[in-house]
Amino acid sequence: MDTILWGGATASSQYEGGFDGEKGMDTQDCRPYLPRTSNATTETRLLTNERIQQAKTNEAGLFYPFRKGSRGVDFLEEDIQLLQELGIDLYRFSISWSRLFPKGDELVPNEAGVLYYDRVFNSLKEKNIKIFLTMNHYAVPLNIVETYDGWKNKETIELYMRFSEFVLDRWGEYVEYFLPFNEINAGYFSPFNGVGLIKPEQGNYSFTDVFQSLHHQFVASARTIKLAREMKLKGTFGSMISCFCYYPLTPKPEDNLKLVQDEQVNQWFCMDVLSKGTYPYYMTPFFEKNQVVLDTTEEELELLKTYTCDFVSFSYYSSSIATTEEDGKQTAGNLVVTTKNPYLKASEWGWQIDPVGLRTTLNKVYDRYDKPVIISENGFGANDVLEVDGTIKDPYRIDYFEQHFAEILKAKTDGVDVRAYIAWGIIDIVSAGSCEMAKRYGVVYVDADSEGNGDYKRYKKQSFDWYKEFIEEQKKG
Ligand code: BGP
Repeated sequence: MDTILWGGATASSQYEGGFDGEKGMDTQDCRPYLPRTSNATTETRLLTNERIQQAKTNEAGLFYPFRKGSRGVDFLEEDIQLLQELGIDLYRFSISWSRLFPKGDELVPNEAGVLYYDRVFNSLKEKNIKIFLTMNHYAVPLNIVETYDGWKNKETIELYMRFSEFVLDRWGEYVEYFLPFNEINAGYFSPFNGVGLIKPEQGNYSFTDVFQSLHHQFVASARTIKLAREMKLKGTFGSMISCFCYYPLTPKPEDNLKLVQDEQVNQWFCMDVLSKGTYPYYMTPFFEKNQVVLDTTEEELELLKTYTCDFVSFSYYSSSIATTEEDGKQTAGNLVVTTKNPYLKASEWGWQIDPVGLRTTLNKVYDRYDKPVIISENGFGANDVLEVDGTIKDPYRIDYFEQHFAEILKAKTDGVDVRAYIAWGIIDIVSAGSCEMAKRYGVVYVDADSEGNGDYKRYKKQSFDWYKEFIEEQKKG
């Protein structure tokens, strides 16, 4: 069995910055930083038209953190140097669609964007770091959202194909692992980020819009795989979901049934389509119940069947609870809110820490799909402190890594074909959920606060040395 590759990840919108003049505005650029209150996350995640217009004129004087990211564009070479020093095998990053095609519908890409990514791919190649490329990680050019209604429109598939064809053609040879869409099931929980749908001023999203948009992403993913196979690229293609590792709250049969149903719709659905090539049986009653009517063509369904993914990947941060009782104590998690688990501790943001859940998830994913598995995101968000002597002591992150890595190695012994582990936000970046810089995941600290103050200088954390040593040990075998 292959050995595990150890890696680290960023995403363009959370890392790059370089907004002024160099790229078009995208959905993430419209999300303001709002100090933590109970509904701040929802307000900055599900944007209404009013919020978008406010972002365009910037009248309210709010700070838009994704426009600055971690100023990766300015620190690129230094960051890649740090990644080499860390010794990671694999770096996961994404291409900003609006840096290449500022409005998303141009025929020719923006030269500054092309040159920037030339630098990224070449520096990584020079340093011998393998590439896991997320072609699209949430951010959608705002013009596609406003003029085309985001992924709801079949025309957006064509715009994405123009983007993906350019990417495959120019940089396809550099890439080991391709991922057409980050956490595709996020489209369901976070339709603005995931599928570029504006939240209605009143009420909620229409389910038909959400699932139609997801269908279009499935088709775009299959068509990209088709294109890459025709181009005979050596890299393999994956799909990615966010995994929630549900437990039933009690042994009550109804709780266990709820677990199965929550997993099906919230977690497996997108990967079932992308990996098995057909819509799963359980979505028929779900669509009926929620009056979802999809517009699909024979040709699209045939594409889904033929061009399935080669590997499966997922993000895993914490576990969740399934219950039919509505009144349990709630806590946050990646994309979803869940009931508190009395056996687990949680991070400052309420995400429950559960290393064993990662082993369980690896087994479940491998069992269901029988394809190589990659943990494409995992890590611990904390408000680290930069000491006056320039050190950052983050033993809690080392603990988190240590416990989760032990479970990955156990899953490997269970027989799961784990190919790679990718630590999320390897260099501190803006949080995708809360738009804060204070929620840090990196082993490299970036000296900036949630309002964009600071010089963005890089400092190695205690966990940097720990991860470096761990990787060296793994290589010795
Ligand atoms: C995933 C996203 C990442 C990311 C991570 C951590 O959903 O793919 O972009 O940031 O979660 O979430 P957060 O930044 O909200 O802590």
